[in-house]
Amino acid sequence: MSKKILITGVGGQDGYFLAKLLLERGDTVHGLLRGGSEDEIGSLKFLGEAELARIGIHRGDVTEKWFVDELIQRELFDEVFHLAAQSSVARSIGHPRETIDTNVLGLTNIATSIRDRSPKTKLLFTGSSEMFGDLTDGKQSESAPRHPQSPYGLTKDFGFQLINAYRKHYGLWAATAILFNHESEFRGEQFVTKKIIQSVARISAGRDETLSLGNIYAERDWGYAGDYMEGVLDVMALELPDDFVFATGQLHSVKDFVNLAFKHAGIELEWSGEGLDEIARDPSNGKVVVRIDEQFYRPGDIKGTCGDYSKASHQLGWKPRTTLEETISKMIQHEQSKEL
Ligand code: GDR
Repeated sequence: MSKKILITGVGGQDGYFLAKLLLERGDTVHGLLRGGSEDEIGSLKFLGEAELARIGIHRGDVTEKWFVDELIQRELFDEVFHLAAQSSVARSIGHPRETIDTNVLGLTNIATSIRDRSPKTKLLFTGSSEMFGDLTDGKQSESAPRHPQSPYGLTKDFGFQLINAYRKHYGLWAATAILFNHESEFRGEQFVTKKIIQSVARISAGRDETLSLGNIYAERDWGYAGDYMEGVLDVMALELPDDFVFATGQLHSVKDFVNLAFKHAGIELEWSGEGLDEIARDPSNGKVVVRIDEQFYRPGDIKGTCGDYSKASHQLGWKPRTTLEETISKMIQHEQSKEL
Protein backbone atom coordinates (compact mmCIF):
# COMPACT_ATOMS: atom_id res chain seq x y z
CA MET A 1 0.00 0.00 0.00
CA SER A 2 1.28 3.45 -0.90
CA LYS A 3 2.52 5.41 2.09
CA LYS A 4 2.63 9.10 2.87
CA ILE A 5 6.19 10.03 3.70
CA LEU A 6 8.11 13.08 4.85
CA ILE A 7 11.84 13.50 4.26
CA THR A 8 13.32 16.41 6.19
CA GLY A 9 16.53 17.79 4.69
CA VAL A 10 15.45 16.35 1.35
CA GLY A 11 17.83 18.66 -0.57
CA GLY A 12 20.98 16.85 0.58
CA GLN A 13 22.81 13.89 -0.94
CA ASP A 14 20.83 11.33 1.10
CA GLY A 15 17.52 13.05 0.35
CA TYR A 16 18.13 12.53 -3.36
CA PHE A 17 18.64 8.75 -3.00
CA LEU A 18 15.84 8.28 -0.49
CA ALA A 19 13.30 10.28 -2.51
CA LYS A 20 14.21 8.33 -5.64
CA LEU A 21 13.78 4.95 -3.92
CA LEU A 22 10.45 5.94 -2.35
CA LEU A 23 9.08 7.32 -5.63
CA GLU A 24 10.08 4.09 -7.37
CA ARG A 25 8.10 2.23 -4.72
CA GLY A 26 5.04 4.35 -5.47
CA ASP A 27 4.88 6.26 -2.19
CA THR A 28 3.59 9.80 -1.79
CA VAL A 29 6.71 11.79 -0.99
CA HIS A 30 6.81 15.12 0.80
CA GLY A 31 10.12 16.89 1.25
CA LEU A 32 11.07 19.58 3.72
CA LEU A 33 13.57 22.22 2.61
CA ARG A 34 14.79 25.11 4.69
CA GLY A 35 13.74 28.57 3.42
CA GLY A 36 15.33 29.65 0.18
CA SER A 37 13.77 30.55 -3.14
CA GLU A 38 11.67 28.14 -5.18
CA ASP A 39 14.52 27.07 -7.43
CA GLU A 40 16.80 26.16 -4.51
CA ILE A 41 16.21 22.44 -4.27
CA GLY A 42 19.74 21.11 -3.70
CA SER A 43 20.42 17.60 -4.98
CA LEU A 44 16.79 17.16 -6.05
CA LYS A 45 17.74 19.02 -9.23
CA PHE A 46 19.39 15.78 -10.38
CA LEU A 47 16.02 13.97 -10.36
CA GLY A 48 14.03 13.76 -13.58
CA GLU A 49 11.34 16.42 -14.11
CA ALA A 50 8.53 13.90 -13.71
CA GLU A 51 10.04 12.58 -10.47
CA LEU A 52 10.50 16.07 -9.08
CA ALA A 53 6.91 16.99 -9.90
CA ARG A 54 5.75 14.13 -7.68
CA ILE A 55 7.45 15.51 -4.55
CA GLY A 56 5.38 17.83 -2.39
CA ILE A 57 7.86 20.46 -1.27
CA HIS A 58 7.38 22.25 2.06
CA ARG A 59 9.59 25.13 3.08
CA GLY A 60 10.33 25.76 6.70
CA ASP A 61 12.75 25.30 9.53
CA VAL A 62 12.81 22.28 11.84
CA THR A 63 13.94 24.56 14.67
CA GLU A 64 10.54 26.32 14.59
CA LYS A 65 8.28 24.27 16.84
CA TRP A 66 5.03 25.86 15.66
CA PHE A 67 5.90 25.08 12.04
CA VAL A 68 6.80 21.45 12.78
CA ASP A 69 3.66 20.98 14.92
CA GLU A 70 1.43 22.33 12.21
CA LEU A 71 3.01 20.21 9.45
CA ILE A 72 2.97 16.95 11.44
CA GLN A 73 -0.60 17.45 12.69
CA ARG A 74 -1.99 18.48 9.30
CA GLU A 75 -0.35 15.79 7.17
CA LEU A 76 -0.34 12.79 9.57
CA PHE A 77 2.52 11.09 7.71
CA ASP A 78 2.93 7.33 7.87
CA GLU A 79 6.71 7.71 8.05
CA VAL A 80 9.17 10.54 8.69
CA PHE A 81 12.84 10.26 7.69
CA HIS A 82 14.63 12.97 9.67
CA LEU A 83 17.69 13.85 7.62
CA ALA A 84 17.79 17.62 8.21
CA ALA A 85 21.03 18.53 9.98
CA GLN A 86 24.09 20.71 9.99
CA SER A 87 26.20 17.81 8.76
CA SER A 88 29.72 19.20 8.58
CA VAL A 89 31.95 18.21 11.49
CA ALA A 90 34.46 20.92 10.54
CA ARG A 91 31.74 23.60 10.55
CA SER A 92 30.41 22.43 13.90
CA ILE A 93 33.74 23.33 15.52
CA GLY A 94 33.44 26.98 14.46
CA HIS A 95 29.64 27.13 14.74
CA PRO A 96 28.59 24.93 17.67
CA ARG A 97 25.45 26.95 18.43
CA GLU A 98 24.10 26.67 14.88
CA THR A 99 24.86 22.93 14.89
CA ILE A 100 23.13 22.40 18.23
CA ASP A 101 20.11 24.47 17.14
CA THR A 102 19.58 22.55 13.94
CA ASN A 103 20.51 19.07 15.10
CA VAL A 104 19.27 19.02 18.70
CA LEU A 105 16.29 21.36 18.55
CA GLY A 106 15.31 20.10 15.10
CA LEU A 107 15.11 16.46 16.14
CA THR A 108 13.48 17.31 19.46
CA ASN A 109 10.76 19.28 17.68
CA ILE A 110 10.10 16.53 15.14
CA ALA A 111 10.04 13.71 17.73
CA THR A 112 7.89 15.67 20.17
CA SER A 113 5.38 16.74 17.51
CA ILE A 114 5.04 13.12 16.43
CA ARG A 115 4.66 11.97 20.04
CA ASP A 116 1.98 14.57 20.82
CA ARG A 117 0.17 15.01 17.50
CA SER A 118 0.67 11.94 15.31
CA PRO A 119 1.84 9.05 17.50
CA LYS A 120 1.29 6.40 14.81
CA THR A 121 3.92 8.03 12.56
CA LYS A 122 7.17 6.06 12.34
CA LEU A 123 10.32 8.16 12.85
CA LEU A 124 13.77 7.31 11.52
CA PHE A 125 16.72 9.46 12.58
CA THR A 126 20.00 9.41 10.66
CA GLY A 127 22.68 9.12 13.32
CA SER A 128 26.42 9.13 12.78
CA SER A 129 29.60 7.23 13.56
CA GLU A 130 30.87 10.58 14.92
CA MET A 131 29.00 9.73 18.14
CA PHE A 132 31.49 6.91 18.79
CA GLY A 133 34.62 9.03 18.51
CA ASP A 134 37.90 7.23 17.91
CA LEU A 135 38.19 3.51 17.33
CA THR A 136 39.15 1.86 20.58
CA ASP A 137 38.76 -1.87 20.34
CA GLY A 138 37.88 -3.56 17.05
CA LYS A 139 35.16 -2.23 14.75
CA GLN A 140 32.26 -0.11 15.99
CA SER A 141 28.90 -1.84 16.32
CA GLU A 142 25.67 -0.41 17.74
CA SER A 143 26.91 -1.06 21.32
CA ALA A 144 30.41 0.42 20.91
CA PRO A 145 31.43 2.99 23.56
CA ARG A 146 30.37 6.50 22.63
CA HIS A 147 32.91 9.29 23.08
CA PRO A 148 31.96 12.07 20.67
CA GLN A 149 34.74 14.62 20.09
CA SER A 150 33.07 17.38 18.08
CA PRO A 151 29.95 19.48 18.67
CA TYR A 152 28.48 17.65 15.68
CA GLY A 153 29.26 14.26 17.24
CA LEU A 154 27.69 15.39 20.51
CA THR A 155 24.46 16.33 18.74
CA LYS A 156 24.33 12.93 17.05
CA ASP A 157 24.87 11.20 20.39
CA PHE A 158 22.04 13.31 21.82
CA GLY A 159 19.82 12.24 18.91
CA PHE A 160 20.61 8.57 19.40
CA GLN A 161 19.68 8.82 23.09
CA LEU A 162 16.55 10.88 22.49
CA ILE A 163 15.27 8.33 19.97
CA ASN A 164 15.91 5.56 22.49
CA ALA A 165 14.14 7.44 25.27
CA TYR A 166 11.07 8.26 23.15
CA ARG A 167 10.87 4.64 22.03
CA LYS A 168 11.16 3.34 25.57
CA HIS A 169 9.06 5.83 27.49
CA TYR A 170 6.36 6.86 25.01
CA GLY A 171 6.11 3.76 22.83
CA LEU A 172 7.00 5.68 19.69
CA TRP A 173 8.19 3.73 16.65
CA ALA A 174 11.55 5.50 16.52
CA ALA A 175 14.86 4.17 15.21
CA THR A 176 18.38 5.39 14.48
CA ALA A 177 20.35 4.42 11.38
CA ILE A 178 23.96 4.97 12.49
CA LEU A 179 25.64 5.99 9.27
CA PHE A 180 29.38 5.86 8.74
CA ASN A 181 30.85 8.16 6.06
CA HIS A 182 28.89 7.78 2.85
CA GLU A 183 29.73 9.53 -0.37
CA SER A 184 28.35 9.88 -3.89
CA GLU A 185 28.29 12.14 -6.93
CA PHE A 186 25.86 14.38 -4.98
CA ARG A 187 28.14 14.90 -1.98
CA GLY A 188 28.48 18.45 -0.65
CA GLU A 189 31.67 20.36 -1.44
CA GLN A 190 32.56 20.81 2.23
CA PHE A 191 33.47 17.12 2.57
CA VAL A 192 36.93 15.83 1.80
CA THR A 193 35.99 13.24 -0.85
CA LYS A 194 34.14 15.76 -3.01
CA LYS A 195 36.93 18.29 -2.56
CA ILE A 196 39.48 15.72 -3.77
CA ILE A 197 37.35 14.55 -6.70
CA GLN A 198 36.64 18.10 -7.90
CA SER A 199 40.32 18.88 -7.86
CA VAL A 200 41.24 15.66 -9.69
CA ALA A 201 38.66 16.45 -12.39
CA ARG A 202 40.04 19.95 -12.86
CA ILE A 203 43.70 18.83 -12.88
CA SER A 204 43.00 16.02 -15.34
CA ALA A 205 41.19 18.55 -17.56
CA GLY A 206 44.51 20.41 -17.77
CA ARG A 207 43.89 23.15 -15.21
CA ASP A 208 46.83 24.33 -13.17
CA GLU A 209 45.80 23.59 -9.62
CA THR A 210 47.11 22.27 -6.32
CA LEU A 211 44.82 20.43 -3.92
CA SER A 212 45.38 21.58 -0.33
CA LEU A 213 44.39 19.19 2.44
CA GLY A 214 44.61 18.86 6.22
CA ASN A 215 45.32 15.56 7.96
CA ILE A 216 45.76 13.00 5.17
CA TYR A 217 46.48 10.25 7.71
CA ALA A 218 42.94 10.39 9.17
CA GLU A 219 41.16 7.11 8.41
CA ARG A 220 37.52 6.64 7.52
CA ASP A 221 35.08 3.90 6.56
CA TRP A 222 33.69 5.25 3.28
CA GLY A 223 30.60 3.70 1.68
CA TYR A 224 28.20 4.66 -1.10
CA ALA A 225 25.19 6.79 -0.06
CA GLY A 226 22.77 4.94 -2.39
CA ASP A 227 23.52 1.63 -0.63
CA TYR A 228 23.03 3.19 2.80
CA MET A 229 19.65 4.67 1.90
CA GLU A 230 18.49 1.19 0.84
CA GLY A 231 19.43 0.04 4.34
CA VAL A 232 17.57 2.95 5.88
CA LEU A 233 14.42 1.83 4.03
CA ASP A 234 14.90 -1.71 5.37
CA VAL A 235 14.98 -0.34 8.93
CA MET A 236 11.79 1.65 8.39
CA ALA A 237 10.06 -1.49 7.08
CA LEU A 238 10.57 -3.31 10.41
CA GLU A 239 7.58 -3.96 12.61
CA LEU A 240 9.55 -3.14 15.74
CA PRO A 241 11.99 -0.22 15.85
CA ASP A 242 15.69 -0.85 16.36
CA ASP A 243 19.07 0.82 15.73
CA PHE A 244 21.49 -0.32 13.04
CA VAL A 245 25.02 0.53 11.93
CA PHE A 246 25.58 1.02 8.21
CA ALA A 247 29.23 0.81 7.17
CA THR A 248 31.61 -1.12 4.93
CA GLY A 249 34.00 -2.38 7.60
CA GLN A 250 36.94 -1.18 5.46
CA LEU A 251 39.36 1.46 6.64
CA HIS A 252 41.16 3.84 4.27
CA SER A 253 43.19 6.95 4.95
CA VAL A 254 42.50 10.27 3.22
CA LYS A 255 45.85 9.70 1.49
CA ASP A 256 44.61 6.34 0.14
CA PHE A 257 41.52 8.10 -1.22
CA VAL A 258 43.71 10.76 -2.88
CA ASN A 259 45.90 8.08 -4.48
CA LEU A 260 42.89 6.11 -5.74
CA ALA A 261 41.18 9.21 -7.15
CA PHE A 262 44.28 10.41 -9.03
CA LYS A 263 44.95 6.87 -10.24
CA HIS A 264 41.44 6.74 -11.66
CA ALA A 265 42.35 9.81 -13.72
CA GLY A 266 45.58 8.10 -14.89
CA ILE A 267 47.94 9.92 -12.51
CA GLU A 268 50.14 7.78 -10.20
CA LEU A 269 51.19 10.30 -7.57
CA GLU A 270 54.76 10.56 -6.27
CA TRP A 271 54.87 11.58 -2.61
CA SER A 272 57.78 13.19 -0.77
CA GLY A 273 58.42 15.22 2.38
CA GLU A 274 56.85 14.94 5.80
CA GLY A 275 54.28 16.67 8.00
CA LEU A 276 53.26 20.08 6.70
CA ASP A 277 55.95 19.76 3.98
CA GLU A 278 54.53 16.59 2.46
CA ILE A 279 53.65 16.98 -1.21
CA ALA A 280 52.57 14.84 -4.15
CA ARG A 281 53.70 15.41 -7.74
CA ASP A 282 52.29 14.34 -11.07
CA PRO A 283 55.31 12.44 -12.44
CA SER A 284 54.33 13.17 -16.07
CA ASN A 285 55.11 16.89 -15.69
CA GLY A 286 56.69 17.23 -12.23
CA LYS A 287 53.95 19.61 -11.01
CA VAL A 288 52.95 19.63 -7.35
CA VAL A 289 49.28 18.59 -7.31
CA VAL A 290 48.74 17.96 -3.57
CA ARG A 291 50.07 19.87 -0.59
CA ILE A 292 49.27 20.12 3.11
CA ASP A 293 47.72 23.24 4.61
CA GLU A 294 47.46 23.67 8.36
CA GLN A 295 44.14 25.52 8.08
CA PHE A 296 42.37 22.26 7.17
CA TYR A 297 43.48 20.44 10.31
CA ARG A 298 40.73 20.08 12.95
CA PRO A 299 41.13 20.24 16.69
CA GLY A 300 39.76 16.99 18.13
CA ASP A 301 39.63 15.27 14.73
CA ILE A 302 38.83 11.60 14.90
CA LYS A 303 41.84 9.54 13.84
CA GLY A 304 39.80 6.61 12.60
CA THR A 305 36.32 5.07 12.47
CA CYS A 306 35.38 1.67 11.13
CA GLY A 307 31.92 0.11 11.37
CA ASP A 308 30.68 -3.39 12.12
CA TYR A 309 27.48 -3.85 10.13
CA SER A 310 26.84 -7.48 11.12
CA LYS A 311 23.51 -6.67 12.82
CA ALA A 312 22.18 -5.09 9.60
CA SER A 313 23.56 -8.02 7.66
CA HIS A 314 21.92 -10.66 9.86
CA GLN A 315 18.63 -8.94 10.59
CA LEU A 316 18.02 -6.97 7.39
CA GLY A 317 20.05 -8.96 4.87
CA TRP A 318 21.87 -5.71 4.06
CA LYS A 319 25.42 -5.35 2.83
CA PRO A 320 27.32 -2.61 1.03
CA ARG A 321 27.31 -3.27 -2.72
CA THR A 322 29.46 -0.46 -4.13
CA THR A 323 33.24 -0.60 -3.73
CA LEU A 324 35.28 2.49 -2.93
CA GLU A 325 36.76 2.37 -6.45
CA GLU A 326 33.24 2.31 -7.93
CA THR A 327 32.18 5.23 -5.75
CA ILE A 328 35.24 7.20 -6.87
CA SER A 329 34.49 6.34 -10.49
CA LYS A 330 30.88 7.58 -10.22
CA MET A 331 32.05 10.77 -8.51
CA ILE A 332 34.72 11.49 -11.12
CA GLN A 333 32.39 10.82 -14.04
CA HIS A 334 29.81 13.18 -12.57
CA GLU A 335 32.44 15.91 -12.10
CA GLN A 336 33.88 15.40 -15.58
CA SER A 337 30.43 15.70 -17.15
CA LYS A 338 30.21 19.15 -15.51
CA GLU A 339 33.71 20.07 -16.75
CA LEU A 340 32.73 19.44 -20.42
P1 GDR B 1 33.72 13.60 8.46
O1 GDR B 1 33.88 13.96 6.91
O2 GDR B 1 34.19 14.69 9.33
O3 GDR B 1 34.31 12.24 8.67
O4 GDR B 1 32.12 13.53 8.60
P2 GDR B 1 34.88 14.92 6.12
O5 GDR B 1 34.83 14.47 4.72
O6 GDR B 1 34.62 16.36 6.38
O7 GDR B 1 36.33 14.59 6.76
C1 GDR B 1 36.92 13.31 6.68
C2 GDR B 1 38.36 13.37 7.17
O8 GDR B 1 39.17 14.07 6.21
C3 GDR B 1 40.05 14.93 6.91
N1 GDR B 1 40.47 16.03 6.04
C4 GDR B 1 39.66 16.97 5.51
N2 GDR B 1 38.32 17.15 5.61
C5 GDR B 1 37.77 18.17 4.92
N3 GDR B 1 36.43 18.34 4.97
N4 GDR B 1 38.53 19.05 4.17
C6 GDR B 1 39.89 18.91 4.06
O9 GDR B 1 40.55 19.68 3.38
C7 GDR B 1 40.49 17.82 4.75
N5 GDR B 1 41.75 17.36 4.85
C8 GDR B 1 41.74 16.28 5.63
C9 GDR B 1 39.24 15.40 8.10
O10 GDR B 1 40.09 15.94 9.09
C10 GDR B 1 38.56 14.10 8.51
O11 GDR B 1 39.43 13.35 9.32
C11 GDR B 1 31.30 12.92 7.64
C12 GDR B 1 30.01 13.74 7.49
O12 GDR B 1 29.27 13.24 6.40
C13 GDR B 1 29.16 13.63 8.73
O13 GDR B 1 27.91 14.30 8.51
C14 GDR B 1 28.89 12.15 9.02
O14 GDR B 1 28.07 12.00 10.14
C15 GDR B 1 30.24 11.44 9.20
O15 GDR B 1 31.00 11.60 8.02
C16 GDR B 1 30.03 9.96 9.46
